[in-house]
Amino acid sequence: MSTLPAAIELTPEVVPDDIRQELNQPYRLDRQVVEQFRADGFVHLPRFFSPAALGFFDPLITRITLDRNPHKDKSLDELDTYGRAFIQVGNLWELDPVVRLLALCRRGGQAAAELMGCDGVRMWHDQALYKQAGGGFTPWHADQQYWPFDSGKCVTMWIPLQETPMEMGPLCFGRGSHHKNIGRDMTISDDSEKFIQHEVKRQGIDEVYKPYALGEVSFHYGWTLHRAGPNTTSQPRRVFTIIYMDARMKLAPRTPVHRADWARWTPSTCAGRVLDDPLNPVLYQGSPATEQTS
Ligand SMILES: O=C(O)CCC(=O)C(=O)O
Repeated sequence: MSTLPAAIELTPEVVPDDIRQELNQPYRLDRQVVEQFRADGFVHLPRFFSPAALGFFDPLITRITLDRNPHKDKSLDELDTYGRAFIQVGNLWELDPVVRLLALCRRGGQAAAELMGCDGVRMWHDQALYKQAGGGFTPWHADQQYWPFDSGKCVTMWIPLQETPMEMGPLCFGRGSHHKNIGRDMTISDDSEKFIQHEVKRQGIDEVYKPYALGEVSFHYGWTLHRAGPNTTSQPRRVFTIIYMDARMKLAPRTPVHRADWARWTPSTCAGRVLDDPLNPVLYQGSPATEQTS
């Protein structure tokens, strides 16, 4: 087995020492939690980040997200379902050296690797997903239909920057739905909401929908079905996400949507090769772990 390149080293100056240490420290994952994650396709992890760390990064992420809001000049009424669901801004780690410390942090990479059972993980991309005050629901979907990957070893860490009660639209997961083939070719839309909702009910899939405490994050597989309710509060629901993939993931583009993501997130990678573009640094490398079987 070939060895992976060394995981990226970060040498930040402006971040307080205690926050820098927190970002580097491993998060303890019990065997039972890892097994539950692999069975359910998602997991909530309490106290993953401290309120101090979130409070430090929140204003930076918020400024970048609002500055780059692609729909700045439009009201919610003028947008379609996707546009009303969230303001979406990608790869903040490329834009800001401080946000980069959170996006590339070892703690996130270690948890992603242990949950998936990989000996290393790379960055696929990060994104801010801000559900505006009064913003709409996020339709049911599976993320991986957008991604040109040769395996299911990819996960998103969803990091709310504030406590997220039900009224703000936390994520709702279909338990075990990563093992089912439902709506896997559907982009996020009214159609995906209708079709997947129908199948979730018809197949009796458990919908797990609960609030997030401050500091709590969730991880979900690329094929796990999920949605979010609307934000009925007067505050934006501020969320940062980091998407990790197995460090040995190979590029397998099959659709036009895959080709668009190939061009954006891993431009120098050739089909059939490991995604090792400079945009896909190794974020964590540990000792080989038990491989995930599905
Ligand atoms: O934040 C949301 O409303 C949706 C998030 C999502 O679909 C994801 O992070 O995969």
